[in-house]
Amino acid sequence: VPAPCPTVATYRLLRAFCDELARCGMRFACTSPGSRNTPLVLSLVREPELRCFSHIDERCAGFFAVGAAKAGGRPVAVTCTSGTASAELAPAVVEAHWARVPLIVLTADRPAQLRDVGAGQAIDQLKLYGDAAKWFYEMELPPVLDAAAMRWVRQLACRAYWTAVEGRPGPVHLNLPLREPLILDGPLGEETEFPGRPDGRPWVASGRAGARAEPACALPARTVIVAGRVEHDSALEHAAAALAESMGLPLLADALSATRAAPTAIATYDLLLRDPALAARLAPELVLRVGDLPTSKPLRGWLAGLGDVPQLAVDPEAAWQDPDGVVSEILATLPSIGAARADPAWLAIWRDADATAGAALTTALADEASLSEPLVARRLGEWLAPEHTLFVAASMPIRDVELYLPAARPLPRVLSNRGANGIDGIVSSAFGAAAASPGPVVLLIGDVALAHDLGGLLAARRLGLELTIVLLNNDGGGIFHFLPVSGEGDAFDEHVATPHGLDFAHAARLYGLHYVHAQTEDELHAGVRAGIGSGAVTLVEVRTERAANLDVHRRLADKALGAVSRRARAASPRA
Ligand SMILES: Cc1ncc(C[n+]2csc(CCOP(=O)(O)OP(=O)(O)O)c2C)c(N)n1
Ligand SMILES: [Mg+2]
Repeated sequence: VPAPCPTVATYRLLRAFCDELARCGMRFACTSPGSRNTPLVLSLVREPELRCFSHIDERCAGFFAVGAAKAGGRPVAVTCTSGTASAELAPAVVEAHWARVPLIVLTADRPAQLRDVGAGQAIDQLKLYGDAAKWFYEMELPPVLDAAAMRWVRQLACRAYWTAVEGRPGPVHLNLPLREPLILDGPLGEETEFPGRPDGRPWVASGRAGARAEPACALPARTVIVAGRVEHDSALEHAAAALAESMGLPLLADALSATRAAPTAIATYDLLLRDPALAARLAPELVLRVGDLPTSKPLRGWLAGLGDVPQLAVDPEAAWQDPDGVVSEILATLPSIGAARADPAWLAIWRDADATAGAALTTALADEASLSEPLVARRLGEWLAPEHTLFVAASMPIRDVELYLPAARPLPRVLSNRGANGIDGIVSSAFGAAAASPGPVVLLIGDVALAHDLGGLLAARRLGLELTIVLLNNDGGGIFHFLPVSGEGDAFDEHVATPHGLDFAHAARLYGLHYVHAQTEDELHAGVRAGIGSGAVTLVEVRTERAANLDVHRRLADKALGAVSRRARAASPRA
């Protein structure tokens, strides 16, 4: 009996596997170096429909894939070699799980016989990512090539793709034990015996849609719409904005929601709901939630405290964004509307308070002597156009963007890693977004987050992508000054705020970035303008001070809420 040639079978099967990924719609893949995953890397690279990006650090590869999948709206494959390399993908898999980003993680492994016997670079990779992987499959390739093996591998590729993208999207993990020899000793040639489906169709097509019917419910006159991050369904965001406009409903629009640009969007909810008396007057008869719950703590607290008010969540991805357990119904689509209009007196309180707070913030921001962190967020919202993407880091940047990004005007697309709110991998994700975005990407990031993914800056030299990074450098975690831990004595500074004294101009030199230190609004504007369209990576640094930043935020909120309550008193003097 002639010995089968498992390497040829391996390559033919992986060739068909990548072909199916591309047929399903995949366009991007990320590779990282190693020997065991060579068959995977070569198969991905040789698939003509895939653009492959090489990364030295698997953590960067994973987060780059997260950004590319987020911005491109399709699953992205990422592959690595065996051992700790596969563990390095864990942070990105965790982020992708919680943010519902479709990834196909392909970890090379040693065959089972070489595990736990002292063979090198072999760890237990089975279900390595636990529940963070939507689906785990030990993808042991059949050693012989036949029709059954080909059907199996084509179907498996489709299943991985659709599983990643349908329902609640997320990462799927396929672990591939691969045997030596890992490379062919001659050209593979074209496969003709076991072709895929005609007309470039995938082996298994999918047309699964939300099966649940649209509920027929008339919305009451005091219905508030809370619109958060959606990312995968712009039609839903459009419909929510249209519903708000046609009924005249208050639309509390998170900066991560495309509805923020809608004419009836309310941007200052985070501020207004800090005032308990005002929050009580703004209370609705029904809440319609669309997408993720926004970050705002006052908003979350207000929603949690609405008692018996029905709260409907349009949640086509089964995301269960309800930490307080107050959602009463989960819907797959927006409810239909009657001809009802919003209660005009109640709507006026919302609109008036938002307009007053917004105008007061605009004045107060301009009155600040130095270039403040909130002003940077506001100006980026004003300067960037709808074809631009603003990638926002966790910590204060996302909070400042939520409150200070303007509303009801053309805005950039805003993306952020909100699955696990990590400050890790953000530079890499922004590069991934840059690779998959049709227009320029600007990253707004704090210094600790930048320091955490400094290695992500390698992409500047290696991948030829454009990115404009606006760094808010307050020498540590400025957010902690807003939290109760800031009172924790001497240890606070060293162990919580973690000042580092880094001079990021050196990082710019090391990684080959253009560097601008912006001390004024004009310098910031010039730096951002120079970065966008340059084809290169630009670092625009704004230096601030953590304690002063806390004061700025307090001053702005006091001025805006003061203006709102003065106006309310003027409108009804006896109140
Ligand atoms: C991976 C990870 N480690 C730690 C944290 C906890 N954390 C939240 S915010 C923050 C500080 C971020 O500092 P910086 O990026 O400078 O932003 P700033 O708070 O100054 O706005 C830290 C360490 C986290 N969210 N993610
Ligand atoms: Mg900081």
